[in-house]
Formats: sequence, C-alpha cells, structure tokens
Amino acid sequence: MPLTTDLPQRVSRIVGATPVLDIHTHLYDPAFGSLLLWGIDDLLVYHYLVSESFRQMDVPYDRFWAASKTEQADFVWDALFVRHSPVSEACRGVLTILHSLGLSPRQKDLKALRKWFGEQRPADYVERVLSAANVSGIGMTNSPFDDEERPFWERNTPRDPRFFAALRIDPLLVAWKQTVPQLRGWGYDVTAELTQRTADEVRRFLSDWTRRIGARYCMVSLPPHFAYPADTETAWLIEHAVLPHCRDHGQPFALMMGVKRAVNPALRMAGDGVGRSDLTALQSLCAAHPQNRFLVTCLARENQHELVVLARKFRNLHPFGCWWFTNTPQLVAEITTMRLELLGTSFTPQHSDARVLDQLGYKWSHSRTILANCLAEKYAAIEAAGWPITDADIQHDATELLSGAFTRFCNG
Ligand code: FIX
Ligand code: ZN
Repeated sequence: MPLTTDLPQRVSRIVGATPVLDIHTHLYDPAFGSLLLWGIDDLLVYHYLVSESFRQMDVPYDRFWAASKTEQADFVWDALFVRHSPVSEACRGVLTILHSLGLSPRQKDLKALRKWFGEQRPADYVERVLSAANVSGIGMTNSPFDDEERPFWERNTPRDPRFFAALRIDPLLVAWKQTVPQLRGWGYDVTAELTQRTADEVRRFLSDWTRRIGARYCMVSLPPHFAYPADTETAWLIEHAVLPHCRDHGQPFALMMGVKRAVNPALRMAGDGVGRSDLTALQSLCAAHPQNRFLVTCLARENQHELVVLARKFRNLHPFGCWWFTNTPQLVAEITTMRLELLGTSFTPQHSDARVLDQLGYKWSHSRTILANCLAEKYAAIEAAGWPITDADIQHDATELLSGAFTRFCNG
C-alpha cells in the first residue's frame, strides 16, 4: 500500500473534531455564579500574566494589589501588550482567544474589548466557549476548605452535568496542624496526634465530601520534598486515610508533584515556583498499594522521563497533563512525544488548568495542534515500517488520548 501523503491534515482534522474531557481546571459550574470567571479583565489578571508583567513594569507590589481588577488589568495590558510584543505562551493565549472571537488586539484598544465582553450574555457565552473548544466535560477543583466555594455545596445548587467535581485536599495533607481545628469545628473528632480514631474521622470527612459533591477523584498538589514512606503527617494521612478512602470509593488519587508554594509571597498567587521531586516516593506508593490508582502530573521538566518510565512499570499509574510551567509549546511537544514513544496511547496528554472560561479556547487549540503534530510524526514512522493508518485508527487513538484512557483508568 502506498504511504499516505495527507497524514498531517487528516490527523489535525480528526484531533480537532474529537471532544476532549478536560480533567483538571479551576473553572466552576455556571451555577456557582461569580466563581466562574470570564472576560477580558479576568484574562489579563491571570497569575501567569501577572508574574510576567512585573518583569516589565516598575509598579510596587502593594500598589498593584491595592488596585481594582480593572486597574490591574490596565497595568498588565500596558506592560505586556502595549509596550512589548506579546510573545510568551500566556500572552499568545490572549491573542488566540481574541482572534478566534473576531476581535483585534492589535488595535491596542482595551476599552473596546471591555465593551465587547460587556455585551455578552453569560449563558450564551459559556455555550459558545465550550463548543468552540470542543470540550465535552470539565473537571473542577473543589475544596471544602475554600470559604467562597463551600456555601454553594451546602446549598445544594442545581448542577450542569458537564462540570464534574474533584475533591481537593491540600490543607489536609500539607498543613495538618492548622487543619485540625477546622475539621473539629465541622464535627470530625480528629486530634493533632495521629491516631486510629483520627484516621477514621478523616475518612468520614473525605467520604462525606466525596458524596456531597459527587467527586470523581481526590487530588493534592505536593512540594518537591514529598517523601513516602516517611515519618511525616503527609505520608501517614495518605496511607491511613486517603488511600483507604480511595479504595472504598473506587477512585484514583491524583498527585500534582513538584510545586514550591510562595517562592515570592509578594506576588501572591503568581509567586509559586517549581522544584524537582524525588519520584522514589511515587514508586513506593504504586508498589505498596496495587489496589490504588494514581493519576500523576509533575511540574519539573527533569521529572518527566522518570514519570513515564514508572508508568511502564506500574499500571496503577496514569500520567496526565503538561502542567503550568511545562505548558509551553516546546515542552508539550517534548513530553507528549516521549509519552507516545514509551506508553503508546495509555496516558492523558493534557489538561487545561484553565482559571478563566475563555482560556479553554486557547489552551485546547494550542494543545490540540501539538498533539496532532506529535501523532502525525509517529504515524508517518509506522507507515514507513509497513503499517498504514486509517482514519478509523486515528479516531480511535484521538478518543483514547482525549478522554477514553482517563475514563477507563478512573473506572478501574
Ligand atoms: O495546584 C494547582 O492545581 C495549580 O494548577 C495551581 O495552583 C496554579 O495556580 C495554576 O493555576 C497552574 O496552572
Ligand atoms: Zn491546577
């Protein structure tokens, strides 16, 4: 059979037309009202852009944080789009969004952009964004410890089934002593001392919240120094409460590894950094708990190869996403190619981590382009080795990568 010449076009068409399940975002169901962010000002004050803009302006940190959202957006716009070319990935994202809406950022007219967004009806706009990004489901990040979010769950707000919940438990695992009084205040009989009773009560807390929000998995982000096994509160709570809880509910435990929180506190949410994790901890978790499933993403580029090799050894490990500082075109291409070459299609190449609804547009169009290029290259290589690729093959693989492999992994 002759080799196909239009492979890149076919792959790009099929990957573009395949709906994606976005397994980790910070978006909220529209029923949560103002918690769902959208529009030009929220796009501009995204923490990725805030940290970049401080490199290009002299505004003191306090002056910036004291400003209104509109004024902060003005600072970012001026620093990154008016006075310099917007070449960074986060800046390009804003351009992709505006361009796809038929708006022209090149006019440098922020007032006109604000006027356009101000005229959109929120309900219609949500549909427009989801359909343009071809997103079939959105994983939220739901923290019982978040005072703004908790009341919505306690009120039993009617839900949009496309937005599914994930139980986020960072304070429980990384700040145990501070979390104890909060859990006690909610009626869970825990003590700072780690006892069997405390483990049982943490499990009851996890179970109550999993049921209340209908969580699909339980998630934590961990610092580079996370160790397991270890004589730490984090390791003890994972072993005695979180993993038994996940087994009871048949759910994966998602670990986001390698974030250094508040490297520069003056930058607030934009002040987090990255560090290389010791993946021996993950190896030990996967080996010691074959009945648990682990969804894992690593923030450090240096951890990517080791993560993929571990996934070859442990089928209870599912790598996902190119997280945050690795969500740049060059690194996404490198990581995705490495995963395809070592894992085939048994992983989830990307999640958007969107915090503002409109970002789904750029994050998915940029990621789909790279995924299609990486796949097309692999297909060309196997065609050269005598394995012609049909559209049905491509469709099957695209569905696996964009939703199927994750869904199967979650369902056990
Ligand atoms: O911990 C997380 O879920 C991270 O994604 C966030 O903390 C981070 O702020 C972010 O938005 C990265 O994309
Ligand atoms: Zn996130």
